[in-house]
Amino acid sequence: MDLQVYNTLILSDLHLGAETSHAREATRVLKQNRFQRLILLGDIFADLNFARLTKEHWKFLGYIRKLSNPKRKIEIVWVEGNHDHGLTNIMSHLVGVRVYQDYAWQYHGLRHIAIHGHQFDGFQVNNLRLSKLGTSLYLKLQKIDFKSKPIVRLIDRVNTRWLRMSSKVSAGALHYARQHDANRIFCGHTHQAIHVEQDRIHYYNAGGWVDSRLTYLTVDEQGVQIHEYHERADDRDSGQERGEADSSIADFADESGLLEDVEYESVGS
Ligand SMILES: [Mn+2]
Repeated sequence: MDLQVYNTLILSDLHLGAETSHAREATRVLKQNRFQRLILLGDIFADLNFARLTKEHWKFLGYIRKLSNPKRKIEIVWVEGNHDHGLTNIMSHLVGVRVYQDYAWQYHGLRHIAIHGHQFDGFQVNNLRLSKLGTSLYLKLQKIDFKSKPIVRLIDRVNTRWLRMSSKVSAGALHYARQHDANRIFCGHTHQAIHVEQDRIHYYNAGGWVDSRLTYLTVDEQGVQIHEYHERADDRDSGQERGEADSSIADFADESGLLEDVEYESVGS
């Protein structure tokens, strides 16, 4: 068993509520790693419609709530993205975590900043209404052809390229880091995990959990690493699949420990 404890684990762009969200895999990453700080770096939700959240999506939220138990001594940070803007206030109460526009911390003598990244994507900011229209159209199309998903796949590809503007976000982020005396800056938003160094300032993007490549970042004494999630043999826990009758809310309560009497899982094991 890997006993390494990361200073920070960062994931972004889970897009809960979208059919393409890999919430189950993201929950596994949280369960398989140990960390002192977790940063949910924006766009954890796809939109404001809670009815679209599936059982696996609620389980992810339930596990976040469980991790936020003070006994675990894990700092959980939710940085708002453009998709989960306006939602985070409710979620901070439901899931029990603090919400930030951007978050800074000091580690190993280096200043770190985490910010979603849409702030550096001029198009998103100036065309918020158009972007929202795009999101609802996308969600409707997902419903129509959920068997083979050719349309959704195509849109994903176009969308990713369209939203990517990877160079724009990285340039904006590096500039922001320089302005705020940061050595390292972390973003999401583009759905493309990447590392760029410029004049000794490092920019990292956490990627996302809606495309084929599922990625997250870790910070420890060795530095910053981009990880790609791959399913392990012991991840296929089909024996634990529950009956259809189980409600999503019950899963949330279960994962978050609300159904447990007094005891929480021992933190150290
Ligand atoms: Mn975004």
